[in-house]
Amino acid sequence: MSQFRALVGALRGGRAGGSWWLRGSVGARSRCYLDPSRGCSSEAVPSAVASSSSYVEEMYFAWLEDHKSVHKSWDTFFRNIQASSPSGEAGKPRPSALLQGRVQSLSPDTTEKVVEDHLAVHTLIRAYQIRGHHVAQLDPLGILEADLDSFVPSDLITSLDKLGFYGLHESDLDRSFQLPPTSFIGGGNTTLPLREIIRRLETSYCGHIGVEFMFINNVSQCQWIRQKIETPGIMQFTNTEKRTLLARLIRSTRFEDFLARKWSSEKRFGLEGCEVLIPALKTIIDKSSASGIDSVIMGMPHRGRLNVLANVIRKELDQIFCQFDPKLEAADEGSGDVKYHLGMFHERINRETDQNIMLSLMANPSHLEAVDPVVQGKAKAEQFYRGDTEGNKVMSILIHGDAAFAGQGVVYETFHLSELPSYTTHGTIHVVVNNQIGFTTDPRVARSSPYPTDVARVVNAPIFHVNADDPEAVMYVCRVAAEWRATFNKDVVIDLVSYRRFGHNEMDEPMFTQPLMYKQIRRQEHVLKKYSDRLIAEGMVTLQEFEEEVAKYDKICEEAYTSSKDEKISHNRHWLDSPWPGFFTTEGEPKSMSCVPTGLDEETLQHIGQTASSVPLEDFRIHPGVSRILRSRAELVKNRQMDWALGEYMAFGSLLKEGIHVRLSGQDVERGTFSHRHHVLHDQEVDKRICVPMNHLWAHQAPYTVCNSSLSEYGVLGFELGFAMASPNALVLWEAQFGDFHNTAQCIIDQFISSGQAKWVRNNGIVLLLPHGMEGMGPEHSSARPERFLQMSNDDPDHFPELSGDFEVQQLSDCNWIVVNCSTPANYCHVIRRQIMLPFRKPLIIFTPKSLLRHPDARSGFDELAEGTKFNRLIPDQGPAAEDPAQVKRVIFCTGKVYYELAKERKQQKLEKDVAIVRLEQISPFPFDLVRVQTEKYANAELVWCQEEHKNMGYYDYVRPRLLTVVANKKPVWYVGRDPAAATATGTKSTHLNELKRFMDTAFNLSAFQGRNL
Ligand SMILES: Cc1ncc(C[n+]2csc(CCOP(=O)(O)OP(=O)(O)O)c2C)c(N)n1
Ligand SMILES: [Mg+2]
Repeated sequence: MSQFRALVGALRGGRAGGSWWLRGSVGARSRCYLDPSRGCSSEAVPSAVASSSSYVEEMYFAWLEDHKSVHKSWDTFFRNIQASSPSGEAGKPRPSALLQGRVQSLSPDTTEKVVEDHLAVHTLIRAYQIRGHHVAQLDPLGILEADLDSFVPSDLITSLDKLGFYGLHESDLDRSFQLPPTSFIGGGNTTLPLREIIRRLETSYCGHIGVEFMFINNVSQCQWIRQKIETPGIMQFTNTEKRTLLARLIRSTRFEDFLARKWSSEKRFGLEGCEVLIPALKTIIDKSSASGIDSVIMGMPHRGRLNVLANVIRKELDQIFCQFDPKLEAADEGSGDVKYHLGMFHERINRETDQNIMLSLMANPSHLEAVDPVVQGKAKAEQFYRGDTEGNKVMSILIHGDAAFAGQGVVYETFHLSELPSYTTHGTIHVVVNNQIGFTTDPRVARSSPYPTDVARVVNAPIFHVNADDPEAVMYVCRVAAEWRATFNKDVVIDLVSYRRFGHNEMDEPMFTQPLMYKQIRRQEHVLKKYSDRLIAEGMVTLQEFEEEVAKYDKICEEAYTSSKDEKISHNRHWLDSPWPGFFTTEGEPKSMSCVPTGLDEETLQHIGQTASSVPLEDFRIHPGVSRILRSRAELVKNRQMDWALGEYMAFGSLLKEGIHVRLSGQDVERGTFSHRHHVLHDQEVDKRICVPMNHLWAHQAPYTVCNSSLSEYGVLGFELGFAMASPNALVLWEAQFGDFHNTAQCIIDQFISSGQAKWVRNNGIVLLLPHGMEGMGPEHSSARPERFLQMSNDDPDHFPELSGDFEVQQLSDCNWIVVNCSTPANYCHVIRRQIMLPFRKPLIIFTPKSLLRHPDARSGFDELAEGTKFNRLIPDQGPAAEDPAQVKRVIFCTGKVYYELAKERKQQKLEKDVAIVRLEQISPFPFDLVRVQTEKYANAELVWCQEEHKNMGYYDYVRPRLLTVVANKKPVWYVGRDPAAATATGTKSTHLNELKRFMDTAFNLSAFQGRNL
């Protein structure tokens, strides 16, 4: 207030408050009272210029000539002065006082009051805009506060005595006040009596809609929302809209009723208490379709999912009902999933807009919110492949539970992707089914934030809380949210404050834990009843029409129920959320069971090599260190050699040539954590000028996307998984900064990557690059935990497979994922190319090197990538041992970097004839066929598995039983490596080296296992 007092003092011509700044700018002002763009204040009376009496005089003269020639705030100011002048003078202009520069002679106390009161009213309006939602009537039960707090902000006028907070009195209620340009409550009026101002603010901000938006730091976005919320009478619905809403509410409600009647003791996670979700989603889709969206990708949890499938996506009802039949048999391979996890894809005509629209609901696991980034990735990919750079065609909707939205960190990670250039989907509409409970847990112990939606504030998303028992308020909010997304391409949240009529699922008793809430819920009238009564009372529909509509839908359900009994077999394929037309046969099978060789012609190798060693843009100044790297690459290319980075270049570059989009995402992937990649070059003199040589390879190549991600694993890996779902003709790779960090994305790995195809018959070719290796870097930064991936591999350890047809491809087709650890750049390139050449898609896990990136021995010649060559699942010994295998005493099987340590030690110990070293490059599925060739070749040798990881980690537990199966348990398999341990690696360098020495000694101590029994 002190600034305001200073201002008033200045207006009176005094020096109150010492407001030098008020006096400073006066001289520069010219005569322009209306046009803010010319530098005039567009604000109300309080302004720096207000201190100048000559300025006031000028304005006063102008106002006398034409009231409209001054800003409306001055207009009100002069009118108020006139109105409050002594009786008899009211209405008469009093220029003399102003002309003489004696503003104070106009009754200074009056002037001060007028200004202060205006400021107070403007502050009051702002208070409602900021805090009105705290007192909005959001809870349909009327027992809980949606913000978990019953406080009433002191600056909201909930009783007349609170006017005193602003220095106002009851007597001011009928005085008119100028409205600020930041309010729309006036409609066509620029002034309103205080009483009406408060009434309208309450209607806008404290009714069934509570909106949080004043934290948005963009004025035009705030203005947009104010206009949508404050404009009197803006929440209007036509008769047709009301009838449509009623019809949708009937479907939603009667669907749940039908399931409850038919399968009373089956879990279905009913929507009762928030039936309005269905009309809400349909309104969002209608409005989005009207603004040009033709593909909507949705993700949602258990609650109301069957209803969404039936009434939003429009899955055939009999297909849903037959899922309740315990005798239903699965037609497809795989384990399938419970009905409330399945996904769906459907193309249909939107009845409201007559436009085609594709709707997909992504399959998801129980893990709440895990599907969020996956949906975003899929939406981004669809936008990318369709050239929808603004998100005007494809959009995503995410539906959340209140407890999960607040509690699950992946929600936050997903929000943080929402505005990143390579991850944005240009606005997601979030809908929270806020039934004010999570399983048995009350919100007050489930979150520390007032609302479950506060997480959305980090991205400045507006949040509309709405009482779900007011269907029209919900529809209005959905309409505004869809318009917001279409206008600003930013996220928005709708919080459907509702209740859960029954227990968490249909078997649960909620009275155990929430007795009072559920007593109230039992008394709560159903929303359909309330709304239909209202429309009947308004004469919008008759009771008979309503009953007919209900009967019509019940009949549809009954008929579908009857036909569902004919369904004896369930096809998981019919629940596919991301079909790939043309990639498979019409039966959904791979078109072949073979894979073409993955080698490349010399010209391609040379061309890629040269591009990788150069800067394709003119006048582009790179860092001398990068120059050095490019020069050494050029040298390698000249010698027809490649290191790891070049091998990767060959893989990506050649696929781009073949029209395959390549996308590499992860933390610091553009340069590469180990500074070996440099796929994005930075001009050292022009800020943000970059060059991606990979995009300068060929005239008609596919695009290459390489993007540093946010510092997230769960969110980003989920996103890339979703991206890889959209098309089989893309290579999508996610690289962990260090392999071990993948464990913060474990849910994506376990629930989607490892088991996705088994559950949802959905192929996915995502590639995980996981830097791995024991190099003395400590317990973290060492192990990508191969044991975890191998433990989830589905090939049978105890069964030697039948070697028929193209065994390699057949085995890949049967497995759930492929796990490799390549020891050469050429093999790395081959396995990446094979990923795309296969007639199906499987996730590929690659343990990638760190020190090997620069190891002089870890290089490949161009010949290893020549035409006709292919990925080596196993690299046999190629030295003296291989020439005289009968003399070999020990064959060491290993994988990855330890090979180079073993080879060096063998050489030092001059045991090259005695010990053969065989590299497993593909660990899973286990190359039974190739391993058997080796064990037969070295028939007299001991079998050793050597790894640098601890015994309870790494590959040992996976490899050992399979090696034993290969030799039919006729020989032992000896272990060489680090002892079992709790941590993945020691934190002490010397211990690391001692351990290495110890197991190297054992590896080449040919009597180490003599006399030992297993
Ligand atoms: C990640 C995860 N943790 C725990 C659970 C077990 N769980 C299933 S539903 C549920 C409560 C969810 O509450 P809310 O998000 O409010 O959804 P509602 O069931 O109320 O619709 C819990 C804890 C789960 N499915 N996923
Ligand atoms: Mg809940």
